[in-house]
Amino acid sequence: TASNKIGSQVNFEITGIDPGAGLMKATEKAMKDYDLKDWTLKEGSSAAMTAELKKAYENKEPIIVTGWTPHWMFSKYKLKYLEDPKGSFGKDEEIHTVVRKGLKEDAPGAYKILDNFSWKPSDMEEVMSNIQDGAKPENAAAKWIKKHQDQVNNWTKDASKGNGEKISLVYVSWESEVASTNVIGKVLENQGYDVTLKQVEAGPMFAGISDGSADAMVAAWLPTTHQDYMNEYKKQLVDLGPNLKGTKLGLVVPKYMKINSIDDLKG
Ligand code: PBE
Repeated sequence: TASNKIGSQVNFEITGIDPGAGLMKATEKAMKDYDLKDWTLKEGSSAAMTAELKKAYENKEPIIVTGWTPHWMFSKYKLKYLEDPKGSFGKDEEIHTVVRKGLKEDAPGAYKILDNFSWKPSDMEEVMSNIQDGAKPENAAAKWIKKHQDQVNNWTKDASKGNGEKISLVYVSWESEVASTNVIGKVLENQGYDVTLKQVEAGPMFAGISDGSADAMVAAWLPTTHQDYMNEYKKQLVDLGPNLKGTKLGLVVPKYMKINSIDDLKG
């Protein structure tokens, strides 16, 4: 069958990202839902995944990756999501800002800015593409801020200025979160806060906010992707609601591949 052909072409392998990502759990669910018994999901990182995608794409070879939107890969390459008729990857969701308890009292201005922070997928993509093209994340963030000063003013206008208070932001090195964390970090810094960005794994990101060792994160994908982390920690943290709407998760392949649905992977 066509599917067996695809399977053997890619070694029955789906190229995944870091094991703590919600996307990996969703992919495991999809593999059960679609009965993909012969397949394995390869763990790695989002950097390793995009490197493999690049290599395959340049050679017009087949590859199946775990992907998400917003992501620069959709503007760089001609890609498509495999249809997901069983809905294993859930619906569109939102990315939430989450802060530690007590931040509101300790740094009301920073809290306010974090609460006001909201932007669109196209904004995030602008920063991501710049980084992908070689800009340092902090420079890409500064460039975006300069270009969208009105929007940034809306986040800061009713917030008191900082006086060198320390704010630590935690994030996972997913391209989308590298972009958002650098932007909000730079905005806080411009408002007088002493900001530290700390890159961690997904579990420790939520744990750090809940035990107060970190102040804030802008990387909680809800209601589905990070549901387990949220359920575990929600009593010890403060959910400030969405900063971005309209995300998507799924299995992604180059458009030159003939398959269209996850169903097509079944042997
Ligand atoms: N992602 C990007 C994350 C959330 C942000 C989709 C890779 C995840 O799967 O947990």
